[in-house]
Amino acid sequence: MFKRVLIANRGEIAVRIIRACHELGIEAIAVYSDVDADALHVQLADRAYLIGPADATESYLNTEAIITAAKVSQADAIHPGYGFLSENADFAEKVTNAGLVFVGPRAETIQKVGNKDAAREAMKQAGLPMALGSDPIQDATDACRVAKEIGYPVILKPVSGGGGKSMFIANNASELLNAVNKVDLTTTVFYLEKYIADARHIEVQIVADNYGHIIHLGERECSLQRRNQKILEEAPSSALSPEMRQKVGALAIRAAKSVHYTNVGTVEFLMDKNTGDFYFMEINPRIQVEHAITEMITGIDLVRKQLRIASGEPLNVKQEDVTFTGHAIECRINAEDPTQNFLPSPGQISFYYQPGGPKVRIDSGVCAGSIVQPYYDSLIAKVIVRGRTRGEAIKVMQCALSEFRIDGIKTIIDFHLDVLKDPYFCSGDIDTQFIYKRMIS
Ligand code: MV4
Repeated sequence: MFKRVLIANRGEIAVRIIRACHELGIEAIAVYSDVDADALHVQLADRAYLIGPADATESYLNTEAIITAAKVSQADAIHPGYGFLSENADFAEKVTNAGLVFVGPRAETIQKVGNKDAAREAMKQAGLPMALGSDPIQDATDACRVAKEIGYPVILKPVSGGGGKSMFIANNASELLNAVNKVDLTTTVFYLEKYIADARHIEVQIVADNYGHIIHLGERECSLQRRNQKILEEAPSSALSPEMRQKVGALAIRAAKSVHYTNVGTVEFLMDKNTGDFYFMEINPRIQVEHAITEMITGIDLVRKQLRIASGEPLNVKQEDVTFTGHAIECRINAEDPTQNFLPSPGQISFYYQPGGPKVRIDSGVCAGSIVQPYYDSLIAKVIVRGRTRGEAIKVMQCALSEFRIDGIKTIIDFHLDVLKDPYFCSGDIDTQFIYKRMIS
């Protein structure tokens, strides 16, 4: 096992990784920007290095400064967390070339799954079901011609870079022209897919060691998204029978094997609500924000697994040993104002009290006095709860969110409480359009 690991991230995920390091007896090295000198992750680490100014391109994305910090601190490995450099194949390669271990898949794998064109081609070869798609589109005329072939509705997607990036749904040629005019085809390559309406976003957690052993830890239901950002996730999905779980799990393993996947990752699918058919979407080669709900129902610590696998340990869990207990829900607590169209709400947290109890887990990157910076992601904490049933988990989440008190900034806690009261949500009738259809009118 590693002696020392550098965490190339900030906020709640840096805190989460520091915890896993300490539990495994590993020293945790933090990096920080000018404005993060007093941040929680810096205080909890064993040592910390200043890597640049507030602007992430000069600090948390500064590969040279981060690798230098890792060398100076004599770290054995770098954990990239999520976001920032986590899906940057060049960074993974630079880390490896510097004689350090990158805690994640191999650079070639990151490269391959990061390009949706290449990934779709690989998955087609592997026999995964997929929505009809196009080659990269050249211009508006080309887009309309291709859309006609595929048939409306279509969704315009960037070839590289996944979650959170701009995607546009078009029901006809005029909507498509509108979408094409909103993007810059000269700087970003886009392609079209048949849009699967009435769908659920189902993703499967994968764990693979460096020796070809690979298992899945079941699915997460991530249909509740706003502007391509997930806000509430649950595991398991209330829409899957044991047979469907087995089927999508096997598809995910097949997808991961075909790109020689190692470490932890997620295979995203859309599930057609009407037919129950699964469509491969993408592979996310990183630990995800919502990993904790899988930990809650399987009892497997995914960040520890990442470190153990990266250090060369073989997987010690067999597929048949994986069991699923109860139901878990995560609510992301973003420093945003739902009454101002979810405008980020930076500032100092003047008062902070977080919920607790045997069914509640809080992964937070802040405490009383913390300054929520305008420069970075607005996710400041995650509330993760468990219940024996989905209904119980909803109840526990309502209680936990009602206890959570954060003063000085706006958060989306009350928005979550509204979702949790919604009869459609409570009945499990959710899909990718839920927030848009039911919560924002
Ligand atoms: C889709 C789709 C429907 N049809 N692709 C969004 C995140 C990204 N990884 C995949 N996403 C989607 N891709 C096809 N061909 C629906 C989504 C989607 C979604 C779209 C609009 C609004 C909310 C959404 C929530 C989850 C998934």
